Amino acid sequence: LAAPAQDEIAVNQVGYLPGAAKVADVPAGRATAFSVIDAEGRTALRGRLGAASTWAPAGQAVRLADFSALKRPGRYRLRVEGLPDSPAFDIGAEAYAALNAGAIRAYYFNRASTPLLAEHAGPWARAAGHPDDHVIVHASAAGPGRPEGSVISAPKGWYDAGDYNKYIVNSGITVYTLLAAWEHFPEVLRDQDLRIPESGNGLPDLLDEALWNLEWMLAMQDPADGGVYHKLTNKGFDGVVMPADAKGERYVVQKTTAAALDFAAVMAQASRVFAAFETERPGLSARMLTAARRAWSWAQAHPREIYRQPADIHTGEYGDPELSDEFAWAGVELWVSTGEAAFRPDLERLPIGVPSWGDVKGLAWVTLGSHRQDLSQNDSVVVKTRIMALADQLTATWRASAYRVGMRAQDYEWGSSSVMLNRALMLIQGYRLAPRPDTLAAAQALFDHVLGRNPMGRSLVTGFGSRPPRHPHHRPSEADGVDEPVPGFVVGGPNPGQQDQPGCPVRYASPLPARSWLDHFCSYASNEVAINWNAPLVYVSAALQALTPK
Ligand code: G3I
Ligand code: 9MR
Ligand code: CA
Repeated sequence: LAAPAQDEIAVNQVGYLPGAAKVADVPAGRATAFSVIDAEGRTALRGRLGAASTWAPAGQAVRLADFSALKRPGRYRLRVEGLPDSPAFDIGAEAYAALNAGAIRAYYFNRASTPLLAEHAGPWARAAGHPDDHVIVHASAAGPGRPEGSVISAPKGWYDAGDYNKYIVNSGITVYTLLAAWEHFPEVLRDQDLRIPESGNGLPDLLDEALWNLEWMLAMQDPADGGVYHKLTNKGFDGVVMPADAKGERYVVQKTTAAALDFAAVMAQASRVFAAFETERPGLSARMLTAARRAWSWAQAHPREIYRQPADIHTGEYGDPELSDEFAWAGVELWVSTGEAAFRPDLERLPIGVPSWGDVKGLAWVTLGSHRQDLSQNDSVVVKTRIMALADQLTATWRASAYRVGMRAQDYEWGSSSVMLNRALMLIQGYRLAPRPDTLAAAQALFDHVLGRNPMGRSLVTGFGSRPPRHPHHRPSEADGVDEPVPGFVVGGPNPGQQDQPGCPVRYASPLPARSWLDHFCSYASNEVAINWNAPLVYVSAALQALTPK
């Protein structure tokens, strides 16, 4: 397929930590050398470009410029004869601190049931939307204590994405990933000031933000039987209006096995995290563990309640017929939090993979990898072997790629930015067990790909990098009358499925997998935001900040 030649040098537009692997992609031409120019126009480094090679997912011939040797903090551009200079980027010891804080603040901007005040939200201040204190039990969710049409209260939580609904399955992996960042890298997150309403209350801000959603999740459990509603939703998607102007009736829909297990996993994990904050939140940890056990028991009694979208409901499905991974993940979290062997899944037969909302087995290995000291010798070996096998495979894909980024054509799907970031997250698990430079470089490359080292030359995070997305499929950003979109959100990213194309007034620039991206509000298949996509951005930015050698 014909592709427009990339005419720009692509770099991570947010920048690099001094000790990081630093690579730029240069459109292949006759030039064989590059230089890095500092803010005063002086040459800080010269180097040779790699051999020209074609990268199939973007149909493009590139040469790599490796400038890892440059470690001195400053602002730079890459220069190659015959091409425009690259976008400017920083090298600095806190290169990802603002991005990490911004990515967490994005959750604050998506809070339901509360006004965003100017002192916290700046120009994106807005009135409260979706109180969710009058939520109707849908026919699909009716049960003994709660017949069809009865009313419950389930306020707070985050809007899932560019829409205003709240889905338990997607909340599961999201909160897990945020709390894992806390569990693994508290030194980066402990003293962060996110300028949210709870800042300064004695809890780390990341945990305050996570609690906003956890409190909603707790309200999604039916107290009668421990089952968990799949989602809290309108019947159809809201129009392009601000939250306060979206007034459709809200429903809780069908209790599902996936919702119960994702809920159980996260509550078990959260009970570990909040055990350290008994003074600030008395009783919370115990309450979460009880909720987790009850949801687990419900799932044992209802092992195949797959989500079936009712005829009168038209919002997101998060339907997933494969539940072995959800059982394994919830089992691992409960096992690690309680020490009770009855929860332990059969690790020898549990595969590993890159996590996504519908495939959570990788999360079980993430937790096991950071609790190896509590495992038997045999289990500990299994955990290390499994994680290293995946990390080595992801590293091999990176090494083999002409673009030096570990993404194959088939990895570009709806939410590809989260595929990049979750691949990086799994590489980081490998690095935590065996700190090999290539493993970290492969993670860095995927992170760079999200932040501008891509064939579009665009950062995929609103408000970060010199050329960020301007028109995300995010109702508040579209409806608020503020030019700049709400900052800190990673957009879905290139997706050759282009499922939104029939409704779009403009066409994607290219059908090629790594270029199938459209910075237009219409493009929910490539340019929406979502809570599960932002969570690995939070994790990976914290991880690189913590783990990159000085
Ligand atoms: O995984 C398969 C892959 O194996 C296959 O090759 C490829 C070919 O099309 O499809 C892949 O599945 C895609 C899947 O996303 C990947 O995660 C499906 O086609 C695609 O339809 C599916 O899209 C989901 C989308 O909802 C539509 O259901 C996204 O995962 C999911 O993130 C997205 O979630 C929506 C919520 O429903 C509503 N709120 C917004 C949110 C974000 O867009
Ligand atoms: O806005 C919706 C987005 O959150 C979903 O991911 C997407 C796919 O389910 O659907 C979007 O809503 C669109 C609807 O499906 C079709 N009509 C146009 C809506 C976008 O404004
Ligand atoms: Ca699954």
